[in-house]
Amino acid sequence: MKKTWRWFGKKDAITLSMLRQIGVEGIVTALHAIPNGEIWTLDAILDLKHYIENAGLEWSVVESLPVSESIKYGGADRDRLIDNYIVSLENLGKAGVTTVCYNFMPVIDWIRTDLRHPAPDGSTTLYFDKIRFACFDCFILQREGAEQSYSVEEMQQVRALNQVITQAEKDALIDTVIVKTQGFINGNISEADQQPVALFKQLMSRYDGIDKAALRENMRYFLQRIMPVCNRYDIKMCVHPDDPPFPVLGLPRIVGNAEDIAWLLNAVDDPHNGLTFCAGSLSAAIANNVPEMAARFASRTHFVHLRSTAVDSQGNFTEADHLQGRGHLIELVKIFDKQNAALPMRIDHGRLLSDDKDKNYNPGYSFLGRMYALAQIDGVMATIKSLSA
Ligand code: DNO
Repeated sequence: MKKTWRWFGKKDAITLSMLRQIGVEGIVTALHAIPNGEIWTLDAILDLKHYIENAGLEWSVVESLPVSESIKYGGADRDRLIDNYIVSLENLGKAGVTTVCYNFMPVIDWIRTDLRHPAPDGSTTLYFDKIRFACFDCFILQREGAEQSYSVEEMQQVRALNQVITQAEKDALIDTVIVKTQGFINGNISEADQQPVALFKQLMSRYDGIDKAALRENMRYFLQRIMPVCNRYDIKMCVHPDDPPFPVLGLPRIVGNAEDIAWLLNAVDDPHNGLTFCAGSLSAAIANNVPEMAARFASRTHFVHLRSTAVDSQGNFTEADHLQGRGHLIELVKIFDKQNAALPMRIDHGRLLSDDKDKNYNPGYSFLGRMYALAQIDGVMATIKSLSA
């Protein structure tokens, strides 16, 4: 597989020359400054592409070209927004940047409740605590009917937590769940928003009456409309799985397991409609057998996110070491390398190691933590290659 790295553009404290020194071959990035729904012009794309190439690298994957909420819930302006999306794809095609990652998660992208969870070795990692998240849902968002999403035992724990949680902890939880993890990926909420909870609730209300079936139909509609431009320019669309891979906050999620993935690949049965195989997201559901899914969907996988999780009996999960946990990354490297030795992969979500903690990196996107994991996976790839020679 080709070793790529998620880089956040010219302002990223991790520079392209640092990346060349650690064996990175390709860059994964986006035009982060362009607001969601607006057109990516050919000039802006070429400017960034040339910047990357001048550093001796290539722009391998777009992550992400974001899909506007209205396209997902089927709003009145969805056709205009899909038209914009098509123009952006056309411009990417003209520039020769032809692997595009996106997601179809309503309102909220990836979710964690703690961005600095202590690991036994003194480093920190990302964490999802089911009870804390339920507390956010029931007592901070105060979503109507939220209690029905949790078991009686879970609700007892949620109420107990709500008795002791401080205002400062609640503020930190809001910041983690809907601001810090979302803002830097062109999410709906940014650090500058004064009333993130109110804004978030307003966005959620747009999905009233949108169930799993309706969301699927909206995704099919979107894919059908963009396939002609993808065919013209050989653009490989690759949807990112839901993280975590199950419905949250009463919102449907439709890319969480093998049945979902089979549905979306068949709904528009074209090789340009493909998958980002995010081992970390998929491994967070106990029912998902990650290597089995990798083998099944390898031929439609255009991009791979290598990370792993450890899930406890309550459903809480943390990022595991990249050679451990439910992601089974060694197996995955074997499967994907065999399928296509040039398939782009990137290390996802490193721990905060050593002075990473002082650097204010985007959550999950540390330098030392990701570099360490890349070295681990590089070793795995070299070993597999030599054993199969
Ligand atoms: C989180 C990322 C996701 C991913 C998007 C793709 O760390 O993996 O935000 O980039 O879901 O659209």
